[in-house]
Amino acid sequence: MAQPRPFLTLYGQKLSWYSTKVRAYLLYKGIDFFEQSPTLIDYYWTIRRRCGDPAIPVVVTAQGEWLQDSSIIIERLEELHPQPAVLPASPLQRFVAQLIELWADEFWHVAAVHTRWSYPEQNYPLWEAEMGRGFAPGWPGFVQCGLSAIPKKMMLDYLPLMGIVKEQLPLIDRWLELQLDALDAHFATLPYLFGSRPSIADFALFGPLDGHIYRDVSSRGPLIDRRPNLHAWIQRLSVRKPQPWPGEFLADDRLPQTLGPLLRSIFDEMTPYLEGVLREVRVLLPTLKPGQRLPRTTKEIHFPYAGGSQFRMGLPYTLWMTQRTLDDLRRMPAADADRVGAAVTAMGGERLLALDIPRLRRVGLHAAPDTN
Ligand SMILES: N[C@@H](CCC(=O)N[C@@H](CS)C(=O)NCC(=O)O)C(=O)O
Repeated sequence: MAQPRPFLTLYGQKLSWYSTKVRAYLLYKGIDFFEQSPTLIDYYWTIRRRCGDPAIPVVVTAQGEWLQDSSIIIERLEELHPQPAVLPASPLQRFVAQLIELWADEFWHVAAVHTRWSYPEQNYPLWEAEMGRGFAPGWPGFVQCGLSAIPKKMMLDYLPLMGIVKEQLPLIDRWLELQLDALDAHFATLPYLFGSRPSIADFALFGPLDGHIYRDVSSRGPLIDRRPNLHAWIQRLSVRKPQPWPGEFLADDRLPQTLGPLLRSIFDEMTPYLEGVLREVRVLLPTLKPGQRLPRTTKEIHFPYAGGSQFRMGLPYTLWMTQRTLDDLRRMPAADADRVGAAVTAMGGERLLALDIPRLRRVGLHAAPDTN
C-alpha cells in the first residue's frame, strides 16, 4: 500500500479470530474502513517490518499510523473516536471488562483452536481458500493452496503443544459446553455482557465465538445454533451500529450475576495458568541477552479446566496483557482501586491480584523485559 487511504485500512480475514474482534468494534463505532486480506508479501515482509511480527489484524489509520495487536488497535482508536466508549467508566465494570478481554483473547485458545483444527474435512477447505486467495490474489488455485500450507503447518504443529490431543478432547468439549451454556443464559437477560452497550469484553469474546466457532462448519450447528440467545448476540455484533445504539452499561457499577461462571473460570482456571507462565518467565528472563525478546512460548503448564486438568505451552505475551490490566487498576484513584480490589477478592480473585509480574513490554506478539 503506497499511500495511506483517506480512511482506515484493516488487514484482516473473515476467519481470523482477532480480525473478527477488531471488525466488530469498527462496525459498532461506525468507523469507515476498508478490509484487505494481506498478500504473502504484506504478511511476511511489510507487517513484520512495520509491526514486529507477521500477524493480523493490523490497522493503518488515515494518518498512516500502523497498529498491531487487537487490544492496542482498540485502545488507540478509542483515543481518536472516544464516543460511545467501549470501556465502562465505572471502576469495577471497567476492570472486569478488561479481565474478560484477557480471558477471551488468551484463555480461549485451547477451545477455539480445537474447534477449528480438530476437524480437517469440514473446516480446512474454507480456511485454505481464504488464506490462499489473500496471499496470492489472481494466482492459480494450486499456488494459493500451496502457500496456505505455510501457516497451516504452523497451526498443526501447535496442536499438541496446546494440549489439543485425543485424550484431552472430551475435557475441552466439556469446557466449551459449560462456557457456551453460561453465555447463553447471560444473553437471555441482557443484550451484551454489561448492559445494552457492547464493551471491549463483548468484542474480545466475539473473536473466538464468531471468527472460529460460528464460522466453522463443524461447530456452528452443534455449538451455536441450538443456543438462541448466544446466536442473537452474534447477529447483533455482526452488523454496523447494532440497535439499540449506543446503549448503556448497567447503572451503579453493577455486575450481572450471570457473569459468575465466567469469573469462576478467570479466577479458578486462568489464574493458575497465569501463575505457571509467570514461573516459566522468571526462569527465562535471566537467560536473555540485552535487547532480546522472550521466546514466544514456554514449557508446558498444567491448570484446572472444567473439573479436570488441561495443559498447554505458556505465552509470555499473555503476562504482558495481564500486567496491562493490573496496571489500569493500579492507576485508578485509591478509593476506586480499593473498592475494586475488595470486590474482586470477595469473588475469589485474590491470587490474580497478587500476581507479581516483572515489568514487560510488548514487541509484536512477543513480550520483552521493560528496562525503562
Ligand atoms: N494478540 C494478538 C494476536 C493476533 C493473532 O494471533 N493473530 C493470528 C490470526 S487471528 C495470527 O496472525 N497469527 C500468526 C501467528 O500466531 O504467528 C491480537 O490481539 O491481535
